[in-house]
Amino acid sequence: MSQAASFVVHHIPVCPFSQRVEILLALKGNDAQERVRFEVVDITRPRDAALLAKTRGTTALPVLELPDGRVLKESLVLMRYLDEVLPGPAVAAADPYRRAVEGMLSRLEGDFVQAGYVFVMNQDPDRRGALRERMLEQFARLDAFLVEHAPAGTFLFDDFGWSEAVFTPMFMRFWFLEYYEDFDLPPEPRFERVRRWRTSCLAHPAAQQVTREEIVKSYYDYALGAGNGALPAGRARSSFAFEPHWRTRPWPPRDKYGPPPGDAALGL
Ligand code: GAZ
Repeated sequence: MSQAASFVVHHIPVCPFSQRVEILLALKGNDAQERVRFEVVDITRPRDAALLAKTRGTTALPVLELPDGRVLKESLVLMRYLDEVLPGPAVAAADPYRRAVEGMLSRLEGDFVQAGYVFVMNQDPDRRGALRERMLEQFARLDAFLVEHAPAGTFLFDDFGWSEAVFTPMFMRFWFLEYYEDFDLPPEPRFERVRRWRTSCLAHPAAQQVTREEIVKSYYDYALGAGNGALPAGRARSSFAFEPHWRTRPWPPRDKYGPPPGDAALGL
């Protein structure tokens, strides 16, 4: 960020949708990054009235504010717009066919995200098996897509690009499934291709904005069924609070179905 900044992204730092935009900017490079300023929103507090007026009452983030005050919403829309107007290499594929393939893969993100979030938020132990199966089906769909369109390589195309920027933040959030649900991809052939993709996505230098520890600690309340900064029963502070810093807090209990600790035991 610098004085040349002309775009403002209002965001929640640990939010995967916001990380998509951050990854896109990292891929485009310094000249692009300098044009964008990130304004942090604390979802554990009532939303600022000025920002609510700009979004006309919607609260989902990220939102992009243009230099003239106009507002754009939806992470994939923000990615497209910033990719087109900012300096630096295009992240989206230039070739129309390749761009269409990216588009088809992006269309799978909604169900993928939904399956993971419903799984982590679930509070009924009897539903675990079914939710795990549903998550695995989503990974299998990604695998089949990659086997069809990019059987040999690692990424969809030559390098980490558009599709990787869309999915990597979700692969990272799903560390909470590994932690709170003991979920991981079984060593079966139907997941081999997507596993290879995920491993390379997670390791890419453009996608290191958050850590597993920050995600597991911040999303603890989701594991108790309370999303978007809401408070679980018996708690006064959200796991998404900025203070105390997540680094100073202990790792939450992995058993999300057991008796939940209070604020103090969570280091909140
Ligand atoms: N489709 C939008 C986009 O930009 O792509 C989604 C944006 C969004 O949901 N942002 C969340 C938000 O601003 C933060 S990240 N919430 C505050 C508010 O007031 O709306 C995602 C989920 C989900 C639960 C949580 C999240 C998440 O499903 O990490 O799936 C979409 C929120 C149950």
